[in-house]
Amino acid sequence: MNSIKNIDSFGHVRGESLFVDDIIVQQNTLCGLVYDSPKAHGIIKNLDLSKAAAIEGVIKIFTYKDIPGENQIGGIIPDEPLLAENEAHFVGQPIALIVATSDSIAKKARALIEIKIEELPIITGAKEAASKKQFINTPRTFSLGNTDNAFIECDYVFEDEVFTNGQEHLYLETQGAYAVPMENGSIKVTSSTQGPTQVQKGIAKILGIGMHRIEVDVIRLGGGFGGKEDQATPWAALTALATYLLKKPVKLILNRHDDLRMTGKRHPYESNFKIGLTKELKIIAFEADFYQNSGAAADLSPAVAERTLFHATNSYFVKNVKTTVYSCKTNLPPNTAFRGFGGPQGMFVIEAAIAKAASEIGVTTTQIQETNLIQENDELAYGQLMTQTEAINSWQSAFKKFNYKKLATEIEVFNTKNKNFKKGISVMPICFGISFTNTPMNHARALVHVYQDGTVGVSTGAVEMGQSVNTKMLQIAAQTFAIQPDKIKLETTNTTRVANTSPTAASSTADLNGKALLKACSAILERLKTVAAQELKVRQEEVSLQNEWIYVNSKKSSLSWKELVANAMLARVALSEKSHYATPKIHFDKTKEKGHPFAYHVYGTAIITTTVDCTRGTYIFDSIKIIHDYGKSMNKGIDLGQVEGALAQGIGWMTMEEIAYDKKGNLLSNALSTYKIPDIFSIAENIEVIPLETEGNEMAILKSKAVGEPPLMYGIGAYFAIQNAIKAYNPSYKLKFHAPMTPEKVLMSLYQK
Ligand code: MTE
Ligand code: LUZ
Ligand code: MOS
Repeated sequence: MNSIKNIDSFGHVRGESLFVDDIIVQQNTLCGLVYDSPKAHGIIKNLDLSKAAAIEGVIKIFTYKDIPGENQIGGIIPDEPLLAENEAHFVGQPIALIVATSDSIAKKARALIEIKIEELPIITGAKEAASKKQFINTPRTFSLGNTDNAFIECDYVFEDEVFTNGQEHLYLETQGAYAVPMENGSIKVTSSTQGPTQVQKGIAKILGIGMHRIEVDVIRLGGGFGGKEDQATPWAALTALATYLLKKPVKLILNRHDDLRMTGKRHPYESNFKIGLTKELKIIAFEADFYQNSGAAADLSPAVAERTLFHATNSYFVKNVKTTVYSCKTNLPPNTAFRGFGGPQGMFVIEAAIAKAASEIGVTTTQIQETNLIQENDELAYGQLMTQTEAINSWQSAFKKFNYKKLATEIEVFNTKNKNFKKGISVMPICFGISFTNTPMNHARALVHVYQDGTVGVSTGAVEMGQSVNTKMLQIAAQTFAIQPDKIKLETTNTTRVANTSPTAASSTADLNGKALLKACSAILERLKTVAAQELKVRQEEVSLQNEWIYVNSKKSSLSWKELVANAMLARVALSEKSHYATPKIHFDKTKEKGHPFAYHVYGTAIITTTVDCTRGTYIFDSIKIIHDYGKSMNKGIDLGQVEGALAQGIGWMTMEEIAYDKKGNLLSNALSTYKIPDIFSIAENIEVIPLETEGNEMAILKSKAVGEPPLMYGIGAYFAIQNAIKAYNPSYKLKFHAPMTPEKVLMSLYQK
């Protein structure tokens, strides 16, 4: 079962898999197109739709005035209108929805909309916003011990500034939705969302009707990466609005330019740190202030900010910690969830602090890292006592398995022999908490039907977005019933079958939905075993299932799975089950900022080597070697794919993906010609990922740990590997923490005096 392929692989390569835009539409389906703000901040003095509305084929242009319910889509804080009212807050903010008989007519109409905006001051930077007291909410602080006292005792204290840029999700499938009217004022919406319930709730609010009137269906996503956790809602809500008012099916798919301009990205952070160490290189005090560029509305920013604090000391134990995060309001599109969810931004800062300390003291970064790795029963700043801690295990395994000493020596030798090329090496340990940090979100449900012919239908709250969660769900059902995978169908994610779902996020989807599914399958299995025991006149404990057959005391009986199911049906036994799972043990008290928010942590250690071309400033990664803590992986191929994909995304964020807005808040990196993402050549040819030998964790599904987000943070090592190569070329280079480390920045650093 372990080697099962992604069940979508066949459909994907043949182009047969269905996405929103592939659905066969109903007759007279209309096209939606969003008209957005051309200015980053200002009062809307006049909006003239008359010329646009006069075009033949334009059915209607909707503004906020048409919204029958509440013009509000803010999830955590109600601070975001679906359609701008009197004020515009970012370039790309939706102002009107054009509904026409074709896309090209809608586009013509869009060009004819006239707007007068009285411009207000524009803020694009986080610290700039903070200096003007523009915040989304009140700051949060996590603390442990007493940093003020601890700094006095330190032998070394260093401070610096750090910047990490945003990141475009660049899911292959852009945002979109398709809404059709049903009877009695109900609507069915097919959405490309990670959060079907979020979409259902958002639409109900916009329309001012009950959630029971809205059915949201998700087939699969062509990637989400966090970009569709919260930000799929507006497009679904706009199609639903038009469908509700026009009683016609309406489809809205953003083109790439509109998607890039209108949607938020990973949060850029501007941060300050202060780190204090003893002579023995023990970090005994760490302070950081994080200025998060939240954009023009809260979206998920407060939750992202919280996770930055949770991961501010990465894999290290520090006795005295004080970290504060400020969510700063700027005139950019609201920034949002992105793989790692604020964790990477936090981890980069402490890695920068360690690199700075090492450079100033004159030791290697690895010496400081190794001295401070977290151990069993250490307490983190947020109060969780660490158990089943694998930080040291993964670090030591990496050093041994990949022979770090030899690698480092080879690099030193290379650097003494070569002038125009320099090599660098870095080690990046990770420690990532698994669970939604907001405890109430950690639950899921599954609905299982065993049909009378012995085939099975599985519905859960999990959204398939390329991470292969459906394949993992299928494995759980197949394994529990001991039947072939082709007897099982994974249904679409649908709010009428599985309700009140948490989004597919926080890497927790397989754990939460998988545990619910395991419960549901097990309950049906127990009932079937009772039927089998009666039939075979044996005790139930003697009955087991193997390969679609019933066994008694490990001996094959005369009863097959198919017959058993048919007999159970005749005996009027329930062949369906709905189960609920809520993560036990976790809790968090926000008034004290202490608790036990994570079910468990995922660990690992990456060793990255790079060669920098010191004439050009370009670089390649020679090797990336990772020891990763999968627990007991339930699907090694899929999990390896997640590690490699996340790694590529992390390296892209750290080295080449450069989001740029001008001072007026216009997105300059608005196409793939101006926004470079990693390709197959950007990542080392020599990637080696070895599973850490561990027992796994009971809180993980089948002891197979969550894998979606944690490996992204291995990419942070790429920054420091390049920096070490630069230092080898230019001893007077002063460390700078300003990601991404583009070839342009490398070149300037190589020749910095
Ligand atoms: N992998 C693919 N192929 N596509 C995606 O959109 N999203 C990532 C990760 N892996 C993503 C992906 C993110 S941000 C998360 S949180 C997890 O998958 C979510 O899925 P899981 O909870 O099943 O791991
Ligand atoms: N989404 C969320 C997340 O709402 N809460 C989280 O803790 C989280 N963590 C990672 C990614 N998405
Ligand atoms: Mo992932 S950022 O939790 O969608």
